[in-house]
Amino acid sequence: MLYPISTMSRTVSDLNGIWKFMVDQEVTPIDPGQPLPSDDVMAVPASFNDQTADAKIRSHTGYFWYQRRFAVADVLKDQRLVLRFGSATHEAWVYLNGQEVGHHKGGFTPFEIEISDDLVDEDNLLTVKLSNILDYSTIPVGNYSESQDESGHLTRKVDENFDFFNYAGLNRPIKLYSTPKAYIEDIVVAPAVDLDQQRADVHLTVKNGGEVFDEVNVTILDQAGNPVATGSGLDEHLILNNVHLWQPLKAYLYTAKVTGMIAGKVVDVYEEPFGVRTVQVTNGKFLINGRPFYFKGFGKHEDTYVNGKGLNEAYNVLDLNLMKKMGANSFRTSHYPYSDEMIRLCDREGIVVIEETPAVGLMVSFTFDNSEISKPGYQDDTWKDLNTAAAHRQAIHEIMDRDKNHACIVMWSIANEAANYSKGAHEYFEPLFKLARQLDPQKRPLTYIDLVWSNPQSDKSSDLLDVICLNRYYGWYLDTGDLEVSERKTRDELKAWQAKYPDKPIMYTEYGADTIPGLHSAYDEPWSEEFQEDYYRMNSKVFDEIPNFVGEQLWNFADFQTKYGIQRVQGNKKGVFTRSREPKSVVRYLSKRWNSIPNFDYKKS
Ligand code: BDP
Repeated sequence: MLYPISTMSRTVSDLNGIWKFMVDQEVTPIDPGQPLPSDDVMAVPASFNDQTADAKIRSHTGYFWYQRRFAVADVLKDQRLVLRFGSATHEAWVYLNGQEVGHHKGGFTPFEIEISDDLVDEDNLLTVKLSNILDYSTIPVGNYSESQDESGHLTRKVDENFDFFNYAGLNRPIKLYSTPKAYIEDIVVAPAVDLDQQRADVHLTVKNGGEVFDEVNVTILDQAGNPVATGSGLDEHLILNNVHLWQPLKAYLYTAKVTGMIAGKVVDVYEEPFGVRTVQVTNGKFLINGRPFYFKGFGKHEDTYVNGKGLNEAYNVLDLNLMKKMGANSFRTSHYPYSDEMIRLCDREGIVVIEETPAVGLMVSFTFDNSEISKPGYQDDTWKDLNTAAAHRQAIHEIMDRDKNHACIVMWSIANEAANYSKGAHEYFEPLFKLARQLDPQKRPLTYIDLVWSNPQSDKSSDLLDVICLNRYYGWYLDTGDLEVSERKTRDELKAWQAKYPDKPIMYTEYGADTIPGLHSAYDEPWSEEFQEDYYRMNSKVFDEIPNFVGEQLWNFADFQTKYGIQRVQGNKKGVFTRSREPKSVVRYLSKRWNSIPNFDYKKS
């Protein structure tokens, strides 16, 4: 799916701004063709939850409505007009002038609706019904229940099976864009690079939608806008000599300019930026452009004050600047694909990204008693009770469709902390890995992220992974405060993984300790700033001893909002920055360490 841009043949209008808003009490039916019976408003893009001063609206679970009016300029009336939702969390029904024109489920990927035939001349009424319900058939996974009071009023509840606030609404931009009736529907860019010859064979596939072009021309422009290769046809191989590689923190972006022609006239033009780089996993190393790369960075969230999970581009820019200043080079889009805008920004800034599907919470019998788990044949209820496979497949299709061309994405994470230790995991994951491998035109490595109970003995499906990615909390959730025991356990486990898979690289995708900024302790107590630093120092020491250990992405970049819980103080406090991005003292230690670790060739052996 192409990102909406304006070119000489295309326009983009922004439908962001203030929309009418209403929570649905499910008492009287709502007519989507009429003005919503409500005086509430919400800003778009943003989650609705933290824009209200009403606690009931903030925690509303079920259905809610957004509405606005728009007009389309006469000059566009003969064009193909498409409504594009950057996301609608988690399920949306879209009505134009009272008619349902589209439906989409899955709160973290875009969808489009062609509306050319549904518009009226002057004043169009766009109404969107949304749901923030999550259950055992959705990703993320929610524990869903309903109850009724004496008057018959229905209350819906989602107990999140994951550790972030269930922010919902029109979280990402809503755009109306135009194309001609013969249009470029999609472009796939798959560069094959000969690193020795500094040469790339760029395989470009163009999909023509609507009326048929009789000619398609492709030009590759370098970063200064000069043409460096040209060709014609829907399936082309273009050669780049003296290729400029896209490198971590030294991005170089080419542009594929595609022109569709009919009878010698230019009809549609689209420009797709892309980087040229290689990614490969071999001999326990993660190679980018043929050299062993070391990941330094974070697990993150899309989470800011007021906007919730809504797009906040200023925070995106600030976050990447803070990362670069710390010597970091990468992050994981935990626990869902981030906005198009963030991924495009990472392409441009040279930030390396592991992109994750929204498959979080695929574990319905979590327990801190793991005595049974390592026994062969252990089975809990997860793979019997969950019904997420269809949503999971759809999410893989959608992230590949949206993000296949991005150089910044070097690996896909198929899930975060699923019950991989439980019988049935392999049967569940094998087809999903197969699907992802088939769909990715750049054949990036695949992984999932392992919970502590998924160890070298218990993990039922780690053979599917190209890279072993571990979330570990020795010293925090386990052996709290005891960094000596934790150091031993960290070392023992990493060595065991390395012994089991000598050819697979291993990295940490989470490790961290909740820390209250300004809390100090002469005894390095948990929650203090001193403990957070000691905790990271201990982990760093062990990481440096393990040859196949290729990266450290800590948890979390910044404090973030979660559901209520006795372990959460207005959210999760494992950030090394506060939610407003002030550094905790550990940032000084991490900056020193990361600025002294090169992006490449860190592990000599
Ligand atoms: C991990 C989860 C992450 C949590 C983190 C924590 O992957 O979403 O926020 O633990 O507890 O299990 O801080």
